[in-house]
Amino acid sequence: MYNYYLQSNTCAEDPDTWPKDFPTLQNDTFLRAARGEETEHVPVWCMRQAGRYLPEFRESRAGKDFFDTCRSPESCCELTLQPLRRFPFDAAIIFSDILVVPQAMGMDVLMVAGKGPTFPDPLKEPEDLQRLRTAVDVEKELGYVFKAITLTRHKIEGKVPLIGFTGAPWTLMAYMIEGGGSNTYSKAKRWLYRHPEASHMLLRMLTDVIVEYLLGQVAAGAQALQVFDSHAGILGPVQFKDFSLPYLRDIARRVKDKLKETGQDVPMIVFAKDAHYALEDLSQSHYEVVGLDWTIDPRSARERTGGKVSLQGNMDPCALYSPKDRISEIVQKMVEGFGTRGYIANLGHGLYPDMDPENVGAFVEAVHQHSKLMIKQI
Ligand code: 1CP
Repeated sequence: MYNYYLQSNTCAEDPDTWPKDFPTLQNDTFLRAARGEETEHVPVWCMRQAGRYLPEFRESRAGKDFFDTCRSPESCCELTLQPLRRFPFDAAIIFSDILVVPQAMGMDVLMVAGKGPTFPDPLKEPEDLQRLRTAVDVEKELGYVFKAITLTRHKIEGKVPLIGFTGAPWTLMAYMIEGGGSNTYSKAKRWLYRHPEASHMLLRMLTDVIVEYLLGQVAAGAQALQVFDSHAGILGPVQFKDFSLPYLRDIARRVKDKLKETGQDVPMIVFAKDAHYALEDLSQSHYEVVGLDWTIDPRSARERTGGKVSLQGNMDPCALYSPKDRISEIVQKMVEGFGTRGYIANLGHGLYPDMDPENVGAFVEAVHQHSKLMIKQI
């Protein structure tokens, strides 16, 4: 029925005419688990499931600029679907990057081979904030992500829900000041100590864009949203409470308030990597799901969040280097630790490029197998 959208080139030429009557969702396990409802098995997906560990991903990306790929709805759609063709994941995440938001605010970001994302002209001093666009036309600057989401929602044919995402304000601020990845993030942290006012101003600007961006993703067809605060751990409890948590809360509250007006209910996931100190706070921040890295013990995470939220995570990605039977044992312990209700299995961070796709398959299968048995025994 949807072959027209899947195959016709006219679709690529005039994406604004794509309709939003999406195919019916067949597997809503992930959405039910996010809301803490009963499921037949524990749903599973992997951060960076669309990535370089897949030979077909490397082939599709070969010779193409990373951000050009992000700007092509057809390429994003294809890359998002690739892992679903191999593994019975219970959710897809749209292929894009968190750094499209600083680009939308007027900053240049390049993907340099062997180095990663690079800002040729990062923010150095508070005066540099004047270089940023204040009122960002999100539709104009990030409409290509919305188009990718709409196209992918059609092409996914209702098999599983599609997750949209954004970077959190602090994590994006860290890249915008640091100019790329860093071990210490000392340039960005210097701002927090030396320029707290300007830091809050930047975080507020980012929050405003992120709220519009997430709402645009839902309007385009995203069925869940994840906020990645990948560099939360570099902050520590005091600075996290001051410079990250209020903005994470503000994002969830504003997105949810707006969606309520139109009767929409889209689960939101917050993943603040290495912020184990903030688990209690995060479980009371208007997100349905808290994502965990592998440094947190599943049982203690349950105790500390007291049933207020669903949990997502958290196998050490490096456990995928184990033989398959060992992966199965590790998964079993993890699922037993979290329990099968209100739980979405995932890794504690993204897949690495040197991982064996077969072991990813073993991970997914183990989650389904063990959890089905456990649920039957309840
Ligand atoms: O050419 C390539 O393929 C480069 C590798 C790559 C990929 C596959 C980058 C560069 N980004 C992506 C896609 C991507 N990025 C997704 C796709 C969907 C999926 O998960 O399958 C997502 C969700 C992201 C989000 C992202 N980008 C985060 C948050 C998640 C995390 O890993 O903590 C971060 C921090 C980034 C920045 C970024 N983009 C790429 C790299 C190598 C990095 C990290 C740079 C660094 O901090 O050193």
